[in-house]
Amino acid sequence: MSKNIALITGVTGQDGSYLSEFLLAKGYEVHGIIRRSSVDFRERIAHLEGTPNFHLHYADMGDSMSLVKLVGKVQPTEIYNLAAQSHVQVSFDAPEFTADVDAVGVLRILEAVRTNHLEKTCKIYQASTSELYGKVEEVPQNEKTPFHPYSPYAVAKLYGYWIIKEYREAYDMFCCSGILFNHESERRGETFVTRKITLAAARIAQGKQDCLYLGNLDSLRDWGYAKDYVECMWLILQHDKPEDFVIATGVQHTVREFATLAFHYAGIDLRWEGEGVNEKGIISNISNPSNASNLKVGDVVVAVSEAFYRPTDVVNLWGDPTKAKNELGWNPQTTSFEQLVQIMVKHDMEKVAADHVASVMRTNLAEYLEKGIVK
Ligand code: NAP
Ligand code: G4F
Repeated sequence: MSKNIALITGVTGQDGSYLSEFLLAKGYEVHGIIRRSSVDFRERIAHLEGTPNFHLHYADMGDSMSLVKLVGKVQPTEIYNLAAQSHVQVSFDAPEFTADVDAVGVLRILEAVRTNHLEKTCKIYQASTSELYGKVEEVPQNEKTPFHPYSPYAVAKLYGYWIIKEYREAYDMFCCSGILFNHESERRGETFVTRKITLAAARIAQGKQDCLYLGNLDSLRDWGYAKDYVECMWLILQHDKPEDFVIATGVQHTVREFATLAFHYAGIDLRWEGEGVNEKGIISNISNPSNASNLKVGDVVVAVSEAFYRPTDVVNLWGDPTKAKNELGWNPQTTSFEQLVQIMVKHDMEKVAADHVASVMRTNLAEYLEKGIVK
């Protein structure tokens, strides 16, 4: 039997780390692309380094030659193209970079496969996105819903979606898009709204932060758990024909609901007052007081800042995962919304407590060194 060899772009990201674990457990040889950076951002995959079937290589989505050489060297049977400038708000500040990586980068991967004559043996998964629906034209959204991208990020990803479809039809390649709705986890980047909330709730509960500033609290998202979603990426490539799939839970919530639940799991109940930029999240009950915090009922712990409003915002994402359920046998309800928020808050409560202990130890060590108590 021929060996399964996966090449993952974006291996250091949230999804790349879970997908690596998933494929290694299935016996794959896994190769990941990393890029040089002046500080080490490999913490999500640090626990995998040294695993015999796990290999990392330097390349960049903006560098065609590096991709062509790497694909030739690795000879992958499956490529998971997860690399992207993935932050929607940042795409308004860096639109050209976003287009280069998120749009032309997809083309570079496809051409690297063709240049190495692997188009009949290598399947390609493209990390497409619910942001394609943008200024939504219907709810819930499925594979037939029209696209209306509403940010430089979404416009770049739309090119990726269409070039995948074009190469599938023009060259008979097995390449597919997973149209994934928002998926989160304890490994989520800290500036996406869910992680920003769970970290802040943990810090506020432990007296390390006073207030959390957010943008549009009314925005609706269909949030799932990233660990469940990487299984779907794999299932899409194991399907008997190359097709695109919507991956979502089929349930939507507002940013305000996410924040209310996250603070609740951190031991703080909120009530909301005011509207728009004047809205506030106010403590109505404290169920788990921490010795380190001086919190009291009536304190404002969430406020709105216009700095987090976007020039155009996508406000009503709600996915219909029926096709993935029926054709891939995937269960969209493996982890509920409540479980997801609980997992993230539990993790961040522990992280904030551990960071505090580490900082006290560093301060003590500095003092002991200065006094000559330790050498
Ligand atoms: P993420 O945590 O932001 O990870 C992005 C990855 O892309 C990182 O490994 C990053 O490397 C890498 N990358 C960025 N620019 C690169 C370049 N020029 N060359 C090589 N690598 C580069 O994103 P994620 O949440 O795991 O999402 C994975 C993919 O799914 C992305 O394409 C995203 O757009 C898409 N997506 C995500 C969601 C979601 O809700 N999470 C939903 C739909 C679609 P560094 O670590 O070096 O920065
Ligand atoms: O968490 P977000 O930044 O995620 P967004 O924009 O939905 O993008 C994520 O999901 C996409 C799939 O739909 C991926 F393609 C993309 O790569 C990324 O992973 O924002 C979610 C919502 C937005 O409407 C935003 O306006 O939350 C709103 N929001 C409100 N306050 C905030 C904030 N978003 C962020 N990041 N920070 C805030 O303070």
